[in-house]
Amino acid sequence: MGYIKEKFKVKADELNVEVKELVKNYGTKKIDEGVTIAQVYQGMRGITGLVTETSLLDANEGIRFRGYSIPELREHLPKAPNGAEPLPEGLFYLMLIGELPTEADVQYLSSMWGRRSHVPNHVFDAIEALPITAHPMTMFTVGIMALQTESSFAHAYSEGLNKKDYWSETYEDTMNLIARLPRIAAYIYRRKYKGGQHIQPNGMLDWAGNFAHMLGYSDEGFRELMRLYMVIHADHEGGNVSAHTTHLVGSALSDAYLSLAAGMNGLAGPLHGLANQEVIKWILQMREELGGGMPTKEQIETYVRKTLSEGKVVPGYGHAVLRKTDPRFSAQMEFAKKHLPNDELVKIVWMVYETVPPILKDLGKVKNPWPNVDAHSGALLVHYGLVEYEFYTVLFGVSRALGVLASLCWDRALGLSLERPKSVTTEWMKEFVEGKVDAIAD
Ligand code: HAX
Repeated sequence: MGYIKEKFKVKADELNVEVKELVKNYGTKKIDEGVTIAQVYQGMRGITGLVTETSLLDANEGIRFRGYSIPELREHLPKAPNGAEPLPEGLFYLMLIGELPTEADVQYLSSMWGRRSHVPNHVFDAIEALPITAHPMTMFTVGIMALQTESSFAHAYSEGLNKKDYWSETYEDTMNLIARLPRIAAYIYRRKYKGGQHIQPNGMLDWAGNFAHMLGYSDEGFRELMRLYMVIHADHEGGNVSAHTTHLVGSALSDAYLSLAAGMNGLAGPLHGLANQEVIKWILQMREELGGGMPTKEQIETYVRKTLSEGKVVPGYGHAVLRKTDPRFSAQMEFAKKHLPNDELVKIVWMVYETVPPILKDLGKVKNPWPNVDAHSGALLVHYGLVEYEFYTVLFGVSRALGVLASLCWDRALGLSLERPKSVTTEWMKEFVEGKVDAIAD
């Protein structure tokens, strides 16, 4: 057993004891006043019903990973030689173990993922079986599903796996998946957009640096962007669609491959991860309709109102939990100010940031008029030449795997139960408000 795995086991044993005590002593204590009918119909907003150890989201402050904000992560996590952005290996260690990593921990993960990165040919064959016109996210989930043949958990379970060892096989699947996802993603990119000219991995590079290399980008600025991108998109506590879906499917003891593929299908929705492609598409269309070049603030305003009048959302704005500018947006803005302050598309993103919130506020119904993570990412990628925006959600997916798979290890280590909330019919709801049936018993 490697030392990170041993360390995880120690942490898991400790937390297991604490959780059992908590449930034994306070299991019947209510953590809120109950659930309203509006919450049942409106996406269960505000209902606390999940445990996710890796990160916690505050509506006003944004995400904290094991207590560390994004600016703190950028300061404290190890960096690549001569780099300024945090390495995703370090964030993964922090999410899994709950402690800041040393340089050696990060190097251990880099080389472990390098060693485990071989992708069997049948995965590429499965991707090749799809038409070239298929969306990259479809290719990505097909690739993950094809890789499921390699699941240690599924194999061990079929042989008769003891409950207390579920976490161990999930850990193996997690490490293998994270090691292989960049290769699958890069394969999709090079297949769809670069005539199938694939690039072999460079074992000397860190995980994100090597991903950038396999995509075909050797610019150090792009590598730095990938490191930052992979860190800030990794986790957003447990209730978002991709994290919740991965957890839900995993609760049936579906292995990490099945669970992650399910989560990725959720990420591929336009109200979630696909918003990153929608943002840049929306900006480019606006620019084209206006005849190219820099739009004025008034022109952007008119375009936003047109979007709304057509019954569409303004992509990249709003959030189910956040109520302020997303610190993940601010981190990208900072990166842009440092590396590409004169980029035209970036300047448009900043003008949109000045224009959209007051308009959304005036609608009176939008709970959060501020930008989310997706409002900025596309402009940065376009700057470095990655213009194929349908691929953007795959980048998000590779990063999101870090968080949801670290969480899945914890789900198995804590022996969390099959998820099965109660549902009712609207007929039941009507009878309830008329006093004909009682509230669901505790
Ligand atoms: N543009 C226009 N209308 C918006 C809006 C936006 N950006 N954000 C919210 N609204 C509307 C909602 O559609 C809803 O309208 P109806 O009552 O007519 O249905 C109303 O305002 C209330 O919605 P809300 O409570 O403020 O927001 P929700 O929690 O229901 O939804 C969403 C949150 C992120 C889905 C929403 O803000 C949205 O659609 N944003 C645009 C798409 C987007 O950027 N998604 C990415 C979110 C971050 C993420 O997951 N990244 O991966």
